[in-house]
Amino acid sequence: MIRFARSQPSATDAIECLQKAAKLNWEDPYRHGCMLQMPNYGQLVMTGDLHGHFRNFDRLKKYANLERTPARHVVLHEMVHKELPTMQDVDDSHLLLVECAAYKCEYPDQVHFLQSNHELAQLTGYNIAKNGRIVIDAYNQHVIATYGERDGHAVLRAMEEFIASFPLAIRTENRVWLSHSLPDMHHMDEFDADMFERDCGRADIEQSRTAFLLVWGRRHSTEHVQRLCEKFDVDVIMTGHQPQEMGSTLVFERLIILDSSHNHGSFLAFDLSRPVRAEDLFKRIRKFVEIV
Ligand SMILES: [Mn+2]
Repeated sequence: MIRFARSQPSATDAIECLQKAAKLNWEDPYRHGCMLQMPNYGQLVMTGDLHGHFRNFDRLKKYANLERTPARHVVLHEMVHKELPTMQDVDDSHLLLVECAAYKCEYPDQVHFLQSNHELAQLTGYNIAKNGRIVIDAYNQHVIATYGERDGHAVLRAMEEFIASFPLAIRTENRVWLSHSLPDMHHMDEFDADMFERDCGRADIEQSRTAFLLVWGRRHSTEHVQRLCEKFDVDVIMTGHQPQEMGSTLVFERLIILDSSHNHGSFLAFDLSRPVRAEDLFKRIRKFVEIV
């Protein structure tokens, strides 16, 4: 017997919501090329990987209070692929992905996404193994178990449409760069930073070596992060991707890494209107568990 973490939308509702959110992402008022450029007012709430953590998403929504805070933005990434400690566990993170799409539909100018390696893998069929399982297989199987063979495939196609619409990065007017990760220092010859400015469609994202390197990178250094800051014309970079047992870290002087996928899951709300420094931003990090 499959137990669902949440109320489960019908296939028709899920597809409609995912397709509408995809359209809103492509038409995001802040989109320039395949990234977003945020304005010099309001506030932004950056999160780390969610990996199907429904409770942290609920607390995020509560904290963000978008209905009453129209100049506040929320950034989401790596919502899919839940940690599955035992072979009996199922990956119901597809329900979270649909809830995040619904959040975009509700607050189209305030909710934004970043491309991530796990979501890109759903789009391209790239195999990621975790605890001896292929995560895209576990995910797809549960979508099909939820909706049946025919509708399940239609929901998966709509999820791909939604994922393809995610921008690769976000840059704020006060010189902060947000992306799921950063390219490895050993692969910079294959990394095309000009891509961010260009318009790119689904096929460009699926085939892009630059997008792949951006969302998968794990090997960085102080000098490398400094060079990326110069390339992106920013002072601080925020990412997720690398698991953080305590929810966050500040490394290489300018790189803040957030993780939102467990009980120490953290987020960072900051002002878009004034200059920021990494060490000050780092002090502003909060844990979802504080939000009651
Ligand atoms: Mn990742």
